[in-house]
Amino acid sequence: MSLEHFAIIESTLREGEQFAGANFTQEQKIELATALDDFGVEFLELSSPVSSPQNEDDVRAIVKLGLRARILTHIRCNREDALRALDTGVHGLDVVIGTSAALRRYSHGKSIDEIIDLARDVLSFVREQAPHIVLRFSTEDSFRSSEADILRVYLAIAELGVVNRLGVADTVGVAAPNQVAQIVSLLRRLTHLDVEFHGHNDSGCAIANAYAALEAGATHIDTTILGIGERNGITPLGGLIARLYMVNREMICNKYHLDRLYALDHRLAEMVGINVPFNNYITGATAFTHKAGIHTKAVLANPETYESIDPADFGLHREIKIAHRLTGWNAIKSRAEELGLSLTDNQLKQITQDIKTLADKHVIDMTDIDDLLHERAAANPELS
Ligand code: HCA
Ligand code: CU
Repeated sequence: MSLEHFAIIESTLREGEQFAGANFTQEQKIELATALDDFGVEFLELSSPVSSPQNEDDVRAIVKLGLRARILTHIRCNREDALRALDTGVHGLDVVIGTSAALRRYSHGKSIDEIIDLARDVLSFVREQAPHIVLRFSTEDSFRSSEADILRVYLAIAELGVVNRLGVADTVGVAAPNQVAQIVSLLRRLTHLDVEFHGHNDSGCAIANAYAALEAGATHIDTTILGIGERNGITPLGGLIARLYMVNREMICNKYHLDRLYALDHRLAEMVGINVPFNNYITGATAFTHKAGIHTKAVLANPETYESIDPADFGLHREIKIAHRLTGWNAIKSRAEELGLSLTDNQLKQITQDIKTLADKHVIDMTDIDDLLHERAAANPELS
């Protein structure tokens, strides 16, 4: 398990740019690149310089920032794209070519043998041009490609001895964790190269697949902020962090500046015109909200009872909701204490029943609770 030695390839500025709502300006890209660097991601992947003149300028501008994160750009498997990318001064190239029957037929029209010849040519060419650059080779739509075909491709490329890393891409989100683990461990065993996983979320497995990849020995995981990307996107940065926090809290707290996650998610949402979903990992509106009486009683006594993530590790706070029919008297008691009101346990139990009856009739809020508590305390002069 390489769970402690993995690196994040943050692709908000490449895969994320393929999200329907994304139209980043250069200022926004610089803001995101800087914020992701502050968070601590190891790599930033940027759209190919050939995709538009503005994108070329953006790559150059981000390289010039001199961030701690290494800058990669994502290119098709041809010499011209590679030369244009190298000219920008990036630290690494992520080269990709489709290997599934559908992509071979409808996209580039090449056979597996032709793919191998082309990739050998392009990758060796890049290595001659830039002996020290980080070079990755990936097959697009790896999980709908024939396993025999992609193994032939990967082994031929590994044998060349010019790439640092092989990439596996679940381009249309069809893979399940065991399939990801199988191909990743096979590649690690057969090539000893670093292995990267890029997983789309069409069937909701993107985080589990990324985690399975790491467990199987993957060294690099692709993420985007909030998971944005083509269709419904890829492994979200915050979701991967939440998953890894469960396994090794200390490692994840030391490796990244977790208190920056909330701002990253919310700023990105604003830039691409969406809301952070209520159920988002860590930064969603209700991620640390406790409601049922049974839960709130235990959380008030010790938050670990119903929390696997401590919001404080992310600079966030838990919320205890008490204005509803599922409320419990321990939570009401705690609210009375916060307000400095003295009420007996019996009175608090009665107030709780009254609140439940009220909440059965209409939606209530904290003012209703506070009013009731003040009212009963005032009628109780010897205690208040
Ligand atoms: C795409 C390409 C890609 C590339 C992934 C990679 C994918 O279809 O837009 O280079 O590892 O999902 O296959 O994002
Ligand atoms: Cu993708």
